[in-house]
Amino acid sequence: MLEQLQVLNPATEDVIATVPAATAGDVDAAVARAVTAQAKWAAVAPADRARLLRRFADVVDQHLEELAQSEVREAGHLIGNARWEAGNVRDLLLYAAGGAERLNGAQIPTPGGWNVTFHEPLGVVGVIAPWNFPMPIAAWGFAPALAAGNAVVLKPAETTPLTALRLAELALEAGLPEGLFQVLPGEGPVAGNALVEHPDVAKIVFTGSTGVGKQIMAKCADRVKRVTLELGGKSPNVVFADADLEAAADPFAFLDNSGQDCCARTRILVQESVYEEYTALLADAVRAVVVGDPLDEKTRMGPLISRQQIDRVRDFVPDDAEAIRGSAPAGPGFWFPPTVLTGERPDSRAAVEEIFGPVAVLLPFADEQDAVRLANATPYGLSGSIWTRDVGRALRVSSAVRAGNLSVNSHSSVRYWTPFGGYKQSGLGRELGPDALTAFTETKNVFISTEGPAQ
Ligand code: TXE
Repeated sequence: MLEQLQVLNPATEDVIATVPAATAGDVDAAVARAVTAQAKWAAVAPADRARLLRRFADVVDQHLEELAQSEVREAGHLIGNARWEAGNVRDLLLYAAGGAERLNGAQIPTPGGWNVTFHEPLGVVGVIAPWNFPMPIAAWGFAPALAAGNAVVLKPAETTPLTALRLAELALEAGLPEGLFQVLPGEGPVAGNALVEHPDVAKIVFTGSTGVGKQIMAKCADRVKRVTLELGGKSPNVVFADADLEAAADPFAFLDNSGQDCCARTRILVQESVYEEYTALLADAVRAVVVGDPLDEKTRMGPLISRQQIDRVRDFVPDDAEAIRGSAPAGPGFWFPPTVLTGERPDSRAAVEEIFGPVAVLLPFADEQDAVRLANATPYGLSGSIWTRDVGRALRVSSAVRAGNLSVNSHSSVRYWTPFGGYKQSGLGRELGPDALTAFTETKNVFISTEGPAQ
């Protein structure tokens, strides 16, 4: 068990910070503080809760550049993307604040009385966040959870605790009560597991690997603890012959965040008749990607998160693999070149398992039926794109692909105002969107007799 976590800059391998690693005892103490804070918070009028969350959003906004620079240093994100991510935390808080004011119930007409249905907060929510988008994904959990009247204990990933710790300080600065939003960096199997097993934690929101997600779900089953899981993906990019091929060959469909993105379109499925033309366009685009210093605004792709992640990715890309390869700096830093594997079988490991690096596979298909079959031929179902000018086909294929978030003639997936989550082994439940707050509540129904006590 580690006593401290060393935080490295993935672009340089320099140690930039050392933070204490939380023990199970630290988690106990944090949850006890959260229970006390939550009881008071649940009694605060929704409009006042909303006002405080808007103030939190304002304070985040005042520290946008500082948060973005910190994200670049600990996660290796491009500075432009990191600024967007810090802004996304602000926007999530504002959206959730509006939700707090609209978390209404209903009176459902019932003979013999009034029948009211309403939402109550769960209590203490444990958010276990990953390292690929440390700020936004943490906020997908904590913003709506707080808005719905819960307290939050957030455990960031081992490699990226710094922005989360800073957000907890900013919450206090904005006036959020002590104990309501706590951040405990620590190891997954220690601090993360302590949250999962804690009897006073009512819900776990987890984003990470499918393997750990399954373990967490099994442990939560013991107490029927509520759980939302956002897990892995192996999303298709389906390119039909009638598509705008140049747009469909944008390599950032799988290279954003160096491919460390659960929505990355890493299975590029291309109709046979345009396969050669498309491959040439993609090869030119991949070779032109500028990989390097994430603080340089001209850079298009930064490093991977860690040495361990490089090793994971390399395992899928042997030196003699048939591939289109871009370039990458030699080091120090955790670099891997943009890569498209062109000699894979549709059922090979690289074609069905999540790689989580800048690597895609290119596979031909014959017709629409074949495309749908290949798009669905993985255990995952998170995201995907369909490129065609035929509206009917776009709609048919959107219905047939079993995934939670699809886009037509686009490769964007995540918006804070629309629901996000996976089919199959990509997850359970949905985050974001208009129902984000209700996922952090129990629904209660009370019947009030107008007929007096039953005789
Ligand atoms: O994930 P882990 P890792 C996928 C991606 C990547 C692979 C491994 O394929 O290559 O997972 O990454 C905490 N109890 N994704 O090893 O271990 C951990 O501390 C409670 C996809 O980083 O799942 C961290 O905070 N918590 C993904 C979080 O879980 C535990 C994002 C994720 O770590 C725990 C990240 C335990 N027993 C990885 N073990 C996505 N969906 O975007 C670990 N953790």
